Amino acid sequence: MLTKDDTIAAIATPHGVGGIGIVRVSGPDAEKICQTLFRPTANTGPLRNHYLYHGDIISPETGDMIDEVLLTLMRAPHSYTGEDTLEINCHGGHLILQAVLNETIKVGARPAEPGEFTRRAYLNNRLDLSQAEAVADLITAKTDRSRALALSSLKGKLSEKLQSIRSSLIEILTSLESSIDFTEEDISTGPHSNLSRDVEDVIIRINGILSTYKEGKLFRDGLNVVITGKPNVGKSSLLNRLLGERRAIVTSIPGTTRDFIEETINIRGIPVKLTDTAGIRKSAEAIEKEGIKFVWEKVLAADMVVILIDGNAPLTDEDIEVINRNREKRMVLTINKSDLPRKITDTELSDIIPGVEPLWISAKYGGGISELKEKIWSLASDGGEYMESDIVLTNLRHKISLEKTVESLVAARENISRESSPELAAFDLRDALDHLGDIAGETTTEDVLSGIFSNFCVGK
Ligand SMILES: Nc1nc2c(ncn2[C@@H]2O[C@H](COP(=O)(O)OP(=O)(O)OP(=O)(O)O)[C@@H](O)[C@H]2O)c(=O)[nH]1
Ligand SMILES: [Mg+2]
Repeated sequence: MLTKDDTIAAIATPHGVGGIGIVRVSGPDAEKICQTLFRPTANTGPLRNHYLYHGDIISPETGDMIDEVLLTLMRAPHSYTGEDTLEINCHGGHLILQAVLNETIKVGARPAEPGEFTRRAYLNNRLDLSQAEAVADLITAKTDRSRALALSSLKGKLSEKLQSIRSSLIEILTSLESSIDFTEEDISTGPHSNLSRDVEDVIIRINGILSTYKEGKLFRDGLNVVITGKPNVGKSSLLNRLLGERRAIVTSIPGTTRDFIEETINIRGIPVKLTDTAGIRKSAEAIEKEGIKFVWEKVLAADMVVILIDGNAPLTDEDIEVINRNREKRMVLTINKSDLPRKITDTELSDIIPGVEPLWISAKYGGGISELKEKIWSLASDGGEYMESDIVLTNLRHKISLEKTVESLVAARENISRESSPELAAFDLRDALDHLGDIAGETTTEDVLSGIFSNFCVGK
């Protein structure tokens, strides 16, 4: 197990070349490491907290200058980790950063594990666990909307709401516990007769948060959309059009695409991963056949399929096979090449697939593309009916903990209304509090913590 008695160091900026790069040091020896390595340009005496100093990093071993830097010392507890922290702004080359990092390690720091700075922030109560998780979500956010949601969690919006639920539960538990010494008559006539309703109120509040998960997951993890259809209908053209660049090869020869091609676009804040696939046909040769196997795998894993049909040619068995194999999927039935004379009618399509309204587009010239995006968005968001609430649950771990909280509360409510012994309901309520506490990391086990922080990058 990692302790926080030692001092950790890491390069906090991405690998590669940049204007600056930052080496971060945190722990009890940070100030001593600073005194050993840093020579300020102006001889200023002891460094002030949170001031930026210009100077050089000098190797104490050889006396060589390693880099000219700007350095900040942030003394505990006013730093990200809550410990003494050094941030050394170096010139942004990997060798320079590595050399500065090596010096910090030679004089007593040890290389940080992934996420260890944030883990320390959590251990020092600078962040609760859900906020620490929001840090990772913020860094990896794929669209502005997911970034905003992560930031709101990081700023403690979710934690505040959970904290208020927790207070309500503690109040209920206290009333219940105070009733344990009373007789049953006292309970049914006294102030505790409302307890069942109070528990119900909390259940409703939690269910309100739970109902945002679908939206949260959509914005955080995005949507997986597969474009499928027989050869030559314009799947690759559509991918290129949606992407706004020539990513996939387009030719008039059927069977052009063999491998699948994946790219992500942003549709109203939802990161949508598009997959262009090989055209489905029976007479495919060996390489193409392999590609077609992928299609069915991709379709199986897709959240939604865009079925593409050539509107300038009569429907074929291949089109119908593609439709048939996707009947259970959320689908957008799309007819391409609307710029050419139509050889398919809408009624013909509605005979094959009743109730699904086909959308005519031209992948080549851009007709109907914004309607297609709108349709994908509307299907993904159940008609766009999501509330614009500021708290949106994005994390599966949080969702599971809240569901367990509700389970325990339902049991508590039943025990209260059955007027069984109050100890039973108190037991359920304590269970509920434990599950709720899991989200903020109050009752979280070491395994879960390690799992969470190991997904972070080193230096964060
Ligand atoms: N007129 C017209 N031609 C199009 C349109 N979309 C695609 N095409 C043409 O149709 C042909 C096939 O396009 P692709 O995008 O390669 O079709 P595909 O479905 O990816 O084909 P495979 O990879 O072979 O399965 C090309 O000649 C495109 O220029 C369109 O909207 N209108
Ligand atoms: Mg193609």
